[in-house]
Amino acid sequence: MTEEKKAKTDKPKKVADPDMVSIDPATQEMLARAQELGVETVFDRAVVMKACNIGAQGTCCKNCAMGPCRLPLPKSGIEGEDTRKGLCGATANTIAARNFIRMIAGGAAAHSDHGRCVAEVFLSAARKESDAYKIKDVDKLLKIAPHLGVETMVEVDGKKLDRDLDEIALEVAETALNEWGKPVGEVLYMKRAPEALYEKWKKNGVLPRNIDREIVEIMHRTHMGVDQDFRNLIKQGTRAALADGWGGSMLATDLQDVLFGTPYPLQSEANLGVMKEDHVNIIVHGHEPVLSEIIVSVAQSQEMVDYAKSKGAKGIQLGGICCTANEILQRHGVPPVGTFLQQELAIITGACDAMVVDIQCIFQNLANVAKCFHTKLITTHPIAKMEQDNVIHIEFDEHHALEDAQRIVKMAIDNFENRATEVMIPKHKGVQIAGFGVESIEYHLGGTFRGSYFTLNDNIINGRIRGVAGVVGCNNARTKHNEAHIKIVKELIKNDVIVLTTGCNGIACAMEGLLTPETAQVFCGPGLAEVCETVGIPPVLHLGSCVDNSRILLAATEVIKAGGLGNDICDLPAAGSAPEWMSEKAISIGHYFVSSGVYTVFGVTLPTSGAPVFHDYICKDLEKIYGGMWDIEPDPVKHAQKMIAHIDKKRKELGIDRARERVLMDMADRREMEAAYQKA
Ligand code: BF8
Repeated sequence: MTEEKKAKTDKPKKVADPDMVSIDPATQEMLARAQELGVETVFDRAVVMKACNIGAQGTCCKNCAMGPCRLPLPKSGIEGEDTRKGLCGATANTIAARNFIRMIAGGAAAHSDHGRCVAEVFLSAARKESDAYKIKDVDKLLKIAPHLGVETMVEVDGKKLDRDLDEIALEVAETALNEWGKPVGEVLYMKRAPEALYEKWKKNGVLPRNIDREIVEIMHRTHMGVDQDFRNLIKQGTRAALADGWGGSMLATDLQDVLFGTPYPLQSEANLGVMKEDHVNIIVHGHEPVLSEIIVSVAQSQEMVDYAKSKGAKGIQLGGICCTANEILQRHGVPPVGTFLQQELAIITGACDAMVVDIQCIFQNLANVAKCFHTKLITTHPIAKMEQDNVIHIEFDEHHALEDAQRIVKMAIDNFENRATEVMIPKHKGVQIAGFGVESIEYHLGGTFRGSYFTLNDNIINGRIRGVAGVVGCNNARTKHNEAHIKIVKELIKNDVIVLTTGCNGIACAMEGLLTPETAQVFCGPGLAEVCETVGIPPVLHLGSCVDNSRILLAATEVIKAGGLGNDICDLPAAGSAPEWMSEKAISIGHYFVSSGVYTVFGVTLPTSGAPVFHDYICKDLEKIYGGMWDIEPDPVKHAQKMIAHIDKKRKELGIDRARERVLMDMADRREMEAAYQKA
């Protein structure tokens, strides 16, 4: 080896600075621990590998073998005619639009396939083919049935009688499954939207026909040499995204609620500190709750707890990562161990006896990390396996769900005695109240006797609540872990904007302690603080996983129904945000919010910056069609302020801007708040 080469090889490997890559002390501690043990994580890889600039701009086309054709935007921008072209002549706009809607297809496919899987399990439960699954929430079943055209009453001898529940469940299951591939008609749930919005979609020809078809059509249109008009391409993106939000995702949420129970507020904790050194730690990670639901009940059974004790553990501690975490948090209070970026760190504690993964957001590097520890890494889904040989595959099947779950839990317990490396679990964890949904918001902010969102609307109209924000989505290793999530949410609630959260934003807020009613007095403006105190809710309401963004769509619809705030979602003083997005699912979610009338701001970057005409089309022109539009703002405070400015614009259009002037904070109020803020 030459001296020069040797010097290069001897150079210490570049690693991430823990304090620079996360605001969370548990993550910082564990990252330092990983580096001490020589275990590489996503944070280190992000330091070594730069993102491709042309891909990030959305202008790399690899849809045929004449390319990849790369069309970077010159640093100085383009004056005059944009003459950039791929070999076939595709413009930067066509390429960026094709790439963008392929991301929608990927995201919609992921959510919708999740929904389909739940629908299949639901059908199996309705047919009574499995002991593990039963209809848990009959009220919800009866509530969704009419939206699927399923009768809940029957006429016998001229009298209306309640229809047999088993019959209803079966018809709901069959009708729901049909939504993925029916040959004619449109996705039935589209009619759940406010009428004005439904009519707008109809007029613009974007009502999805069935869930799968719109995704397939994106793949066809973006094949080499098909659709070459960015406006027509994004129109198909709209159809597929709507089929996700108001179709696949909404069905996933509803059917999960019927099968596993509709969430209601409950207390839990969050962050790596929920793991226990003297317990068997089982972490479930991914998105589909069909297996994790059974794992929860098996792990809590006396038989398994006794078995764990027989192996020297004090009990079994379950924890979650990503949206599987959110699903079992919402319904059972099982604490999330962390967000997307903390998955490797959970294993590096040395106390994770089994990590059970299903689908989506799972790092392949988990297998490499698990190799350094005793952790059993178990894949469970036929469509999501790993190539590394230390990974165990236990394929889940609803017909033997109980046996699968028992095998997994037992495997984790048996592995407890194999812990070798010194265990290091950071102490940090936050307390949280989670488990909100359309129904519980109605209960807390509407009052049972009204059965509507009256109180919420009233408080928006009188200005105590300035507006509503949906802040959702991932972590991204290209930006400081959780920093934007927390800064944006704090800026919003400080300005009396109530926040609805899902996904990794929900977990980040929980870790930071923002999901408790007590938070209101410390971080909120006076109007929102007063409402939270009166009704006993946190200023940030955790609505669940990413498919549960459908709950936000339905909550917005309920607000419209309650009256006084316009007749379409785009009339509402509301905005959406994904501060640290990274997945294709986020693009699909963003686009169904935009197409449902919501001003939606993304952090980090948008893969459209290399095609300014297309970028402007989705960030400006779409507002004229759907009332909602995209925006990008990486700076967290500016990001939140843009959302607040939009909320204020909508208040003005509704004529309720004057009401708010009465509760505007003066400087003394602000100083008092800042002092409390510093103290906390
Ligand atoms: O579906 S927020 S990192 S976990 S993609 Fe993944 Fe993003 Fe987290 Fe849930 Ni959603």
